[in-house]
Amino acid sequence: MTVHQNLIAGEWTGTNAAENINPSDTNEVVGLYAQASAEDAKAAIAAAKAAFPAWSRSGIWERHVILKKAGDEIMARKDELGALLAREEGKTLPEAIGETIRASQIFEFFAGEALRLAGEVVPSVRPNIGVEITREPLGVIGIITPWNFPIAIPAWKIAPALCYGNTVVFKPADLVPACSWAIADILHRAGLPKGVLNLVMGKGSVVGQAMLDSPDIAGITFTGSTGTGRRVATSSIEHNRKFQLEMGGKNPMVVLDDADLTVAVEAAANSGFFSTGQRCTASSRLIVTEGIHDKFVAALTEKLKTIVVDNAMKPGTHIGPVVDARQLQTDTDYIKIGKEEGAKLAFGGELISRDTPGFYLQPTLFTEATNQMRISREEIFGPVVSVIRVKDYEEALATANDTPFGLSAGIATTSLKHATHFKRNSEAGMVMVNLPTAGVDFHVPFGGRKGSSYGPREQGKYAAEFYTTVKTAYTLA
Ligand code: UN1
Repeated sequence: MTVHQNLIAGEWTGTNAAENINPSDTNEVVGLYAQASAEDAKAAIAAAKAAFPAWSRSGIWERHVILKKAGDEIMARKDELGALLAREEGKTLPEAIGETIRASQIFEFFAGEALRLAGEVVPSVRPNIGVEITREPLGVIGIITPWNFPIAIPAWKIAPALCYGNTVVFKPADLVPACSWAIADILHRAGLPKGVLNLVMGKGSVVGQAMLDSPDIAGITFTGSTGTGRRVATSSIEHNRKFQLEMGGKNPMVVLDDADLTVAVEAAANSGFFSTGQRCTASSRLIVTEGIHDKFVAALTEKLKTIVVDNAMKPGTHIGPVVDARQLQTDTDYIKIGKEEGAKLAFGGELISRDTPGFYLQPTLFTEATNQMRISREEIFGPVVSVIRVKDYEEALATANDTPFGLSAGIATTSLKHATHFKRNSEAGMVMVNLPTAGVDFHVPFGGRKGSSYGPREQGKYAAEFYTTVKTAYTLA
């Protein structure tokens, strides 16, 4: 097997490789991917630093053309890249193709944004003086991405970084290097100058740490666990470096007595269990009012019976495997904790075997959970959901907001009054009415509050807040 190498200063390099294993079939090696050393990471940072002056002054048409070419190629190869994604991460092929399309759309969006860079010209409060307000790129951006969206999250960090004139050192999650390698290859062939995007695959403890320790990285954008996010924050403060963190959630979905039952069940099943529940936007707390509780639990349980868990590549699979043995252990540990805490296991909870060896777990539903249980407070990141019974809307809202996180929140209701009140009073960055809490658009801001996120929003035109710094220039006329 050929080794997919790191891209440093425009050269493919590295022979020390690790296997990328398919979680739907652990006998299958998806590919071999180079493991960067701390020295490689330093070389990548130096290359990005050297490339910055020229790229930061590059023409907006050049940036547009490169980003557009990348978007076009990803779209043209959506089936092939989607299959690669499904094989390395384990989400189903249709979900993986959908994510690949999203990555293409993100590149297309920022190709357009490159042509719309603008500033403001305002009068000074002093006579005969003009003031210009412009946005300038930050410098070298460190990008650290998680394993659960192997192509969309790299796209939504790389595309704006390049669009606004930054250079990049990119470290994808070591579990899923294949889609990231494909993005680097596509951008390299699209004509990105040497050193503007550097790919350094490997361990967080080695590559990520070298990035955190570098005084030459002007900003780090990170999506992943709370623990690593804190380390990014602490090191960034030491270096006076800008940082942006997206660290997950314990997203509530409120279901009120007046909800359309079909809408509520579809939204809960989708955002709780699809993508194997491995989304920071997953609804893992279903907060249900008394009048509809039993009907809702019965209908959701019926729905779960019809969900097919199997190899991500197999037609008809609704949920693929858990990503690896470690995450599976976390999921089963939490299932045990839920039982010990006194929640009732209403569905699932068991490992399952399929034709191919993989990390298959039944979708798991707990009922009679309280909001104080660990299964309701801690992010599990698997297909494990708790139902919490509440008296009325007021208690539902208070319960929804009683969490250390604040990424996404949903409500299923036919009441305009409650929908409006919830949109206004939910302490989350994103609110969904009669929709799943997961599955967001690519052209509007993404991000949360409290323990979920730190720093400016990602995506859409709001991405400029992180990837640029503002300059105010005064001129005597
Ligand atoms: C989505 O729900 O469409 O890591 C996106 C995550 C998020 C992305 C969710 N940053 O799950």
